[in-house]
Amino acid sequence: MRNLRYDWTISEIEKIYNLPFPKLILRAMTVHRQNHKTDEIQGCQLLSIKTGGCPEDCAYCPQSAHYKTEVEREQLLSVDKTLEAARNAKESGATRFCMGAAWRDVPDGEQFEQVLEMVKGVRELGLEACCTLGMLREDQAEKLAEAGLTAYNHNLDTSPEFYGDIISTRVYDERLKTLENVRKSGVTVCSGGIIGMGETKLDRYKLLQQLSNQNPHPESVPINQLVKVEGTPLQDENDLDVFDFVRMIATARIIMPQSMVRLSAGRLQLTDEAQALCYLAGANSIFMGDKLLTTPNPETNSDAELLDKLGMKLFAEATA
Ligand code: SAM
Ligand code: DTB
Ligand code: SF4
Repeated sequence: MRNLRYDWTISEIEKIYNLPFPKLILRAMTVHRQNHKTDEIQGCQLLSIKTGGCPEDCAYCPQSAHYKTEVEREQLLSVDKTLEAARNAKESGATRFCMGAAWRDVPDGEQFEQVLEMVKGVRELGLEACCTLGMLREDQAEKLAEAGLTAYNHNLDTSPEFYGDIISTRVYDERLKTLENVRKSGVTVCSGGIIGMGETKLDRYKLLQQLSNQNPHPESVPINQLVKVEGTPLQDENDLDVFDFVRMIATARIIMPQSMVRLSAGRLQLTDEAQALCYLAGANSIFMGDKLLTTPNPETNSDAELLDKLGMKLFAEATA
């Protein structure tokens, strides 16, 4: 496709990330304007459909059974309750509904059937449906595709080299394999990462390289700032410099021009001005509602106020 590249090198990515700030923003805005409506962002709403007790040991995650956090384990939510949340999300202006489960991989049988029902129901409401359920086989991805799933979220999170410092219960290649299974099924790919976990800048460039060297690029690239949760190994991590967050978003926008770049977790730590900078840098989506999966997120009212002040608005309709 025109202008799309899948061979970005580390040194090119490094140069872009470290451009003088005005040049970086100008370049990101230019690419953004060529490929997207710059005054509209997509509102997505998350729902944790199965919370806590996860066998994986992701060092950032409050839902891992390896750490003692305030998250209480819950069974898989009913289809009715899930669709009620989806209807509410639609009322508040979301056009994409994302269902997350604290699973290592997707279980076969009744629970999977229940998730398929949720996907069908969300699509019937006219919303884009996204799931993030852990590792997925090809046949499971196909079933989700048949149910109408729009996107599957599976983050690479960081560089292959730093991955083992954050997670010991799975390897990077398993992540890549699931992304391949999703791609083959025709469901679009949502994959991004987290910054602020103690990674180096080189780890960030390497994550961006992994994402941008996929052909096609992930249609959706969430950039999360670590939410430091008490009880997790990363609870006392140093604060992320806000300009690094903006630089990460701008670089993602420049090297993956047509992807949705999502300003994801960590918005509560950002001022209005910092969020506005993220939009200038090419972010075109946020999570709405006062909760992400288990941690707090800005209130819908304060998001609406900020968008209004900036003369921006939410997407009126789902795009898929
Ligand atoms: N268990 C599935 C998995 O790991 O793919 C799906 C749910 S998991 C909670 C989804 C994503 O949330 C993770 O890949 C990670 O990027 C993000 N996440 C989890 N905890 C976070 C935190 N404390 N701060 C920022 N992002 C976080
Ligand atoms: C993504 O990249 N971020 C979202 C969504 N994809 C699933 C999840 C953020 C979770 C933040 C921690 C929590 O609320 O539990
Ligand atoms: Fe489990 Fe996902 Fe949390 Fe890792 S990020 S512990 S796989 S819920």
